[in-house]
Amino acid sequence: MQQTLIVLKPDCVQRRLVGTIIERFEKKGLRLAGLKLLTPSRKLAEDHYAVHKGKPFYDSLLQFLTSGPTVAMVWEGREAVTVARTLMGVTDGTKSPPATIRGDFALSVQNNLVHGSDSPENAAAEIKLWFKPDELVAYRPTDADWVG
Ligand code: D4T
Repeated sequence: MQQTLIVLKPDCVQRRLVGTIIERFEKKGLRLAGLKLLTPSRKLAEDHYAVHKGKPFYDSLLQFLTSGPTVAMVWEGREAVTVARTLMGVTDGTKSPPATIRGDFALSVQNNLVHGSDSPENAAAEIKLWFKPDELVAYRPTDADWVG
């Protein structure tokens, strides 16, 4: 079963959209395997966004991600990485279609509410950055046969 890291960014928490956005992932049928509220350290933010080091928006992005509480989650299910990215929409809120999270709630590029891993390989690496193994919970939901 595929896993993905989802982080509700500081704008999501500050705008009180945590419940609304978790509901999107939950209703789709993905299974919650880990969840915690934390303000990311500078080191965590640097490791998480290492691929963007040197880009013009890098410093601002790190400042944003470390500016307040975030909700880090692991969701799992069939094709969880792609399913989550589809629910999120595209990076720029102005270009993200309606019925996506960013399309419905974001105008910004940087303050786009949610992070989702972009490949199963990156998901595995990112989950290790954000969670200890014993913070993840394995279980079989009672509706698993219905959801698929
Ligand atoms: P994340 O990684 O946060 O899920 O976002 P995306 O996968 O949609 O987008 P990304 O990796 O290209 O960018 C990471 C993060 O940087 C912000 N950003 C991006 C920004 O502030 N200015 C920019 O020009 C770009 C391209 C938004 C998301």
